[in-house]
Parts: sequence; structure tokens; C-alpha cells
Amino acid sequence: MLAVHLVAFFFSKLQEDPTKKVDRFLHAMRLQDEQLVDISSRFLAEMKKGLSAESLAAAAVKMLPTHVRSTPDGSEKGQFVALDLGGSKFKVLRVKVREDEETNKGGVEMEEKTYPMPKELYEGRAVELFDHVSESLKDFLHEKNMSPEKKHPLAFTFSFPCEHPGLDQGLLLSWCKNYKVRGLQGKDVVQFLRQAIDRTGDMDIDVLAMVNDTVATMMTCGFDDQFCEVGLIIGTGTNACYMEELRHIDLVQGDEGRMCVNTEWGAFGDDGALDDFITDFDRDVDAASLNPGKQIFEKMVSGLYLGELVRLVVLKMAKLGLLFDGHVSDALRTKGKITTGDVAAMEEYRNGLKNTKEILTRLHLTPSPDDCVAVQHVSTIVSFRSSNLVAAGLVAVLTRIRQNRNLRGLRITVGVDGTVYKTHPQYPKRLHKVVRRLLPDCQVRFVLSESGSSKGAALVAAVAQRLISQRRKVDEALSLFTLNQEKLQLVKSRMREGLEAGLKSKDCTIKMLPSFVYHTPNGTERGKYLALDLGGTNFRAMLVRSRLYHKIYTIPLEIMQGTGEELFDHLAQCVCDFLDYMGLKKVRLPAGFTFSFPCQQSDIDTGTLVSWTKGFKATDCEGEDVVSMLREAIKRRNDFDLDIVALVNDTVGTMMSCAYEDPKCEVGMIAGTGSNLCYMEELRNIKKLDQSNSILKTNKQTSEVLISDKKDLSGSAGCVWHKAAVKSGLKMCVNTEWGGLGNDRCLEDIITPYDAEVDIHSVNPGKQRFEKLTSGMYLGEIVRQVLLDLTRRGLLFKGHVTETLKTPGIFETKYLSQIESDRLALLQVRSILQQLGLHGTCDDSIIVKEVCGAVSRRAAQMCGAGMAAVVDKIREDRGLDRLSITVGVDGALYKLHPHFSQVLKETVGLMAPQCDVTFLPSEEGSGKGAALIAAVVQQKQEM
Ligand code: 0WK
Ligand code: 0WK
Ligand code: BGC
Ligand code: BGC
Repeated sequence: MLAVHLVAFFFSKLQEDPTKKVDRFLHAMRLQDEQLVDISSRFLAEMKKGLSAESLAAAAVKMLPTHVRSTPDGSEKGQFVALDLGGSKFKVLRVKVREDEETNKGGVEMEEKTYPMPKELYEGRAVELFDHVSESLKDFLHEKNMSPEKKHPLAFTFSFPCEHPGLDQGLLLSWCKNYKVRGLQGKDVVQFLRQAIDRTGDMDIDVLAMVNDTVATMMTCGFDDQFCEVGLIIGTGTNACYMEELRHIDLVQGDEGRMCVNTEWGAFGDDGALDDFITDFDRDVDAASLNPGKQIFEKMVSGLYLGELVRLVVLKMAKLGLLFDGHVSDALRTKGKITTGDVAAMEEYRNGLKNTKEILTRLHLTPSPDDCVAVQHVSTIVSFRSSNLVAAGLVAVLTRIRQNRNLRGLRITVGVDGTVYKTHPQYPKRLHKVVRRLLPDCQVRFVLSESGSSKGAALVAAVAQRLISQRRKVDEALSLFTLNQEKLQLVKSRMREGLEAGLKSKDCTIKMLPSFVYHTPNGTERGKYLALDLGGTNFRAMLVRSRLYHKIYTIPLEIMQGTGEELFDHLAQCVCDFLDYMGLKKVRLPAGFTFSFPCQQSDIDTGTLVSWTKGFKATDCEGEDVVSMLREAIKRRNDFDLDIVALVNDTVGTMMSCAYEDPKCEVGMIAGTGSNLCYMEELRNIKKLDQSNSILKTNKQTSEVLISDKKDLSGSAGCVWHKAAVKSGLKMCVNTEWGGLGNDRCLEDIITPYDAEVDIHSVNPGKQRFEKLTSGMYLGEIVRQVLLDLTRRGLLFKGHVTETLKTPGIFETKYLSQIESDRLALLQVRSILQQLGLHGTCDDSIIVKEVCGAVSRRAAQMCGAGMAAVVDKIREDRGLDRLSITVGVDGALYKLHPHFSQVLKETVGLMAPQCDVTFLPSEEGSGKGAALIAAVVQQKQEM
């Protein structure tokens, strides 16, 4: 009885507009704006899930980083072969980008050929599929007379979800659409293609980049429209990509700039997020698909499924007697009998109904005009839902971009491709309308990708090519700073030769200056001493007694490079200020004077400056006794007095102050503004020791070193001379001044053009070559020279050479330490560069960091090799198999640089494996060391 009432009710309705019954029947597919807004916000949530490290593994919408960092910027150039696989057509193309400006006015020229894709390959083995692809490629090259010998760069559009470790790598996550090929899931598709090309042979192909068709479409449209930052495909499948902020893509290192993300929105709903919108027809389509449960959103939207949806709806309505008087044909029961092309045809403005009739007739149905209207309306509702769902997805993507950029409105272009969008008469208009209705503040332009996605793929390949060549050129420049074990061995042996030569003669590159310090502290040192410390960057005065008080004074450049008198007057002024500050102006304190420059000493309290180094160039000092110069300056003031009892090099002072803590400390090293090292040398080895006023002398005939039995150090006449050698164990600290290694050009095979530039423009060209490769005064300048060269070659900062970059000394070594710190994100590197007026991209920051790393690593390695030469010499001199020794070290480079000390340690370990070297950073600087030496000197004088 009920059935009779139902049929009667329906018939009464039939009389009415046939579309009404369809509207009722498919009310679940007719989505209102609030539902679209709801779907849109669900998709936005899915996007965030897919981007964040915590939730991306479980996310249905994969949000795959593509390594495409920018839309076309006009510099792309070149000729490429392109493969376009995964859409409805498999194409091979030749793409010329800005090849000959004459003919195609800086445009892109393309030739293409579509190759059949045999049915069996869709569900066959991956090897067969890719053999077909590479044979088609070979055929195309042949047809276009592209010589098989020439290396052809290739861009590959592969329209399936892939994880990209790089532009030329893509691990297939899953097949979709009508593909279910075996043996490729989880594997690198590019590798597969390369192997197929090798199997096919007789062609030399360089696969530069593989991109998703959405990405290629965005790049294609971005070539002419710089606002194009979204790529959309509504074809066999559906998908979208867009430019996301790098800082939001947890999977990729770096937090500055943007990267294109392939959303793979076809999988939206695979986790049930759309269950309340899924109709039984959708479930039927999914159940009958190659990948049930997957690509839920795609199956509601894309061309592979729309026709089927319409067929299932029409079939159901026919079965329910709502169409064709309940007549159902086998054809109508047959999967795929209504295509998406049919759906588009049915909705054609003019011939829609005619087409509908023809299609239904083709399905062996005899549709009434109302049936045709109804079926046409079914198509309308199904395709309308598709465009509405795409609109909802797109609104989410555009909202995301707007939020990322904190914009109220947004002007943006969406590049679109795909048969559904291209061939379905109403589709584009419907889509645009809904997007603009839901995003009234946004200016959204849709650009159809006329010539397919390969133009875009070629542009990505052009960028890849530029990045690869840029990378190669940057690596070439950086490789100049790479020191392999062989080169380090060279540095070690040359340092050793230099040490040995320096002990014998005065005229040598490594000065090996006797310090007249015969032993390290033995703890008996007592008293109150003033320590003066003229280092590389500043002057320190300190009072050393049980506690240590100090004050730091800067040395203005004009004093550094003024007259000697002005310099020492400045020092005396500082000492006066300090004594005043300490209330000790009336006391004549014994003082140790740390003077961090090469001084030829003839005794502990006198030394003539051999040559200025670092930034100093004060006149009338070289060849002068610096202790006298200080004494004269103090005398000129005549308002305080000092008893300067010791002159020490900062390396010696550092060794002494550390030896106070660790008696095994017999080496002092400075890695600061300057670079130098001292160590306790066997007295017998210091052949050149000047015997004039020391307790030592050399027997001209036997060149043996003799020592007097007189205890005092003032070298007095009438004493008995003993063979010093026989008095083994006697040592003296030698200030190596290793900074001079290479002054005789023995480091030419290490010195790079950048180093040569730094040396030429230094205050002492040709001098201190080793120092200029290793010390803080110069590392920043070497980096600047490298950055300048890379920028001039267009490899950095877009080739924009700023005044800053041309300014000597602008890139201080402290920036290396900051930039290389692991804790510093690229953004912070960028802000340091910006402070320097260097405005660059994220890639620029990465390259700058690499250059800093290469320069500082070489410096630490060079010092490590030099150190290895010294400790191995000490070991051999003492006839030891193993030497355990401590090195007291100071200097901003060693103390502040994030990696220098570690690389130094590793290199010493590598180059002097028979020595256990402990590095002891000096806490109180060399001042304490100077005071200790002053104490030793005083003790001796009191004896
Ligand atoms: C044309 C593009 C191709 C893309 C296709 C999608 O060149 O990369 O895959 O559009 O549309 P379909 O051919 O699947 O309709
Ligand atoms: C601190 C020492 C001083 C030495 C300086 C070197 O007390 O004698 O000259 O280290 O480091 P720089 O200041 O050159 O970084
Ligand atoms: C694939 C996407 C592709 C889209 C359009 C989908 O099935 O998963 O990678 O972009 O189809 O071709
Ligand atoms: C000087 C050395 C000093 C070193 C570290 C070099 O320039 O020649 O005497 O030890 O810098 O400050």
C-alpha cells in the first residue's frame, strides 16, 4: 500500500520541473556557502597538520615540500627536454627559454609530441612504464634531430604524490587516478627514469628536476604573471600547490623565504574529515576505484570520476523509476560508460540537452525530454559540487597565504590546467564566482596554462641548473680553503723546517726569539706586581697580587699608526690612569710588560721591536728597545715611576699564567687578533743565542752553547763557562713568531687569491703570511674578499656589489663567530648581514655561513698543523715515544669562535698522534704571566 502512495506522490511531482526532483534526489550534493566555508576551514586545519612536524605523519593532506624556492624571476634561460607524465596525455617536449632573444623576444618556445600510453602499462611493472617513457624520449630526440651525443638537460613533470629530498629526487608515496604500477612505490622516480634512459641508451640526458604538475603549472603561469603563486589542476586528478613560508615547513631546514608546497589535496577526507559530505554515490565510485579509501576529495571532484558519479546517480534514479520510466540498460550499468567529457557535453550551453539525448541514446536508453533535462541537471549538480569543492579548497589555500602575510586583502593569481577546467563550459566561471564570493577582499585572477605544464617544469630545471652551477662555482671557491691530510702534513713539515732554521739563524721567516724565561712558575712566586699588556686590540693594566685588578684601554687607530712617541705616551697615560685609580701612583711597582709583537731580546727586561704586526705601524719603533721607549714615556710624564723588570711576549705570558695552574704547561699559544706560539725549547738547541749579556754563549768553533756558573742574569765578566749541553734539561722559552711562516713564499700552494688580496691591502704586505691565514685580524677580511668575488660573479646577493661589501675591514672576525654558531638560525645570520647592509636571500645566508666556516676551519687546521710540528719536536728532542703536554691558550678567536678550538684540537691529534696535548684557556690573560716572570726575575735579583 505504502509503495502505491509513494509512486502516486512521485508521479504528481513528475509533472513538475524535472530538475526539482533531481535537486531533491541530490540535495546532499548541493553545497551551500556555509557548508563550503566549513569544508574550507576543515581543509585549512588539514594544511596546518600536514606542515607541522608533530602531526604530518598522520596527516591525510601530505603538504609535500617541493624545493622550488621561488616563482620565475626572469633569470631562467636554456634549452630543455621535458617529459609530462600523469595527466590524460603523456607528452615529450623541447622547451627553449629565452634562448634566442631575437626570434622569441625573451619568451619560451615549445615543440611537443604526445605519445600513446598503452593500457597495460597503467597497471604493469614500473620498469616497463619507464622503458616506454625513455623510448618515447629517444624517438622524440631522433625526430627533432637533437644529437644523441649532446647532453640534454631534462625537466620531468610527474603528476603523482612524491616526497622530494631535492629537486632531482622524488620518492613515490602512492599511485592514484588510473595508475597502479608495480615496483615503484617508496622508490626514487628520478633514479628509475635515469636507469630506463641508460637501458634505452644512445642518449645523454641530465635529469635536472622533477616536479608535480601543479608546481609546473604555477611556474608556467608565473612566467608572465609575477603574482602567480598558486598552481591548480582540475583534470584527470585534482590538486593544488602554493608558495608557503619556509618557516612553517617543519620538514625543511631554513626559516626565511618561501617554498612551493604540493598540497596533494586529493587525499582530503581520507581520514574521514569529509564523511558528512560523502554520498553513497561517492562510496560506490571509491569502492570501484583502483585505490579504495584513498583520494576521497579527488573522487568527488576530478575528471576521472565525475562521469562515473553521474552514471551512478542516473542508474539509481532509473532503478527508482525516476528516469526512463524505470528502464535500465546494460550500458547504463557499465562502469565508465558516461565520461567526464559527456558531463561537459551535457552542460554545454547551446547543445547541452541535444548532447544529453545523444549520450543517453548511446547508452541504449530512450530518454524523454524531461529525462534529458533531469540527467543534464544531474551533470550540473555533480560538476557544480566539484567546482564548489575546489573553490572551498582554494579559499583555504588563499586564506592561508593571506594569514601568512598578515594581509587583509590579497592580490594573487592562480595558474590552472586540466581537462575539466579547460573543456567543461561552465566550470571556470562557477569556480571563479564562488571563490570571489567567499573571499570578497581578495583580488584573485585565474590564468589558464595554455601550453601545459612543461614550460613551468623547464623553468624549474633552469633554476635547478642555475643553482647547480652556482653551487659548483661556490664549492670551487670553498675548495680552495680545504686542507686535506697531505696539505696539512706539508704545513707541519714546513713549520718544523722553519722552527729548526729559526733556532740556528736570525735571518729566517720564523724568528724563534729567545725570551730569557728559563722555567715555568714553581709556585714560589710572591709579591705585588704591575702587569702591562699591549695586545692586538687593546692595552690592559693590571695589578697582580693575591687578587688581580685590571683596567682595559683601547688603542685608537691613529695611535696604532702614529708615532712611537705618541704610542708610548698613550700607554704611559693609561698606566698613570690605572695607578691613580688604584691609588698607587706614589709606589714604584715592579712591572712585567707583555708586548705582543716580535722583539729581539737580549735579556729579560730589554727587547728591540723586530717589526710591527697586526694593525700596528707606529713610526720610530722598529729596531728600538720598547722597554726603553716605555721608560722614556714615563719619564716624560714624570708623575709616576715603574720598575719594568720583564718584557714578555703575550704567548710567553699566557704560557706562564697557565703553567701556574698546570705545571705540564710548556707551550703558550695566541689565537686572537694575531697568531703566535712559544714553547720551552732545549737550551742546547738555541744555537743562535746572543752571548753578549746572557749567562750563555756559543763556542764559535764547536758552536756548542756554554753556560756561566754565575747565578745572575746580567751576564757579568770573569766567570767559568760549562758546556750547557751537558747541563741537560736546561730550557728556555722561545717565542716562535710563527706568524712569519710563508714570508719566503713556502705557503704559495696554500695561499688563495683571496689571501693574496688581503695581504696586498694590509699594512705589511708580504709579511706575516701564516698569521694572515690564521688570525682574527684577517679572517673577516678573507671572508669579505670571497663574498666580494662570489657577488661579482653573480653567485651571491643577486650579483649586487654594495659599497659595504667593498669596504675593507667591514666584515669583522667576530661576525664569523656569530654566523657560525650552530645555535643561530639562518634568519639571525640574515639579520647580521643586514646590519652590514648586505641584503640577501636565505640561500645567500647559507653560502655566507659556508664561506665563514671554510675560512675559520682552515685557520684552525693551519694552527693545528703548526702546533703538531712544535709538540712533535719537543717529543723528539726529549727522546720520548709519547709526550703529554699542556698548551696555555688565549685570544678571542680561540675563546669565542664556536668551532676553532675543536678543529684545532682534532688537527693536532691527527698530525701529532704521539702527543697528548691538553689545551688550557688562560683565565687572566698573559698579564698574570708577565707578573709571574717579574716575580721570578726579582727573586733572582734578591738572591
Ligand atoms: C596538462 C599538464 C599536465 C597535467 C595535466 C592535468 O601539462 O602536466 O598533468 O594538464 O590535466 P589532465 O590532463 O589530467 O586533464
Ligand atoms: C689576552 C692576553 C693578551 C693577548 C690577547 C690576544 O692577555 O696578552 O695579546 O689575549 O688576544 P686578542 O686580544 O688579540 O684576541
Ligand atoms: C595527484 C597529484 C596531481 C593531480 C593532478 C592527483 O591524483 O596525486 O599529484 O597533481 O592528480 O594531476
Ligand atoms: C705578534 C706576536 C703575538 C701575536 C699574538 C703577532 O702578530 O707578532 O708577537 O704573539 O700576534 O698577539
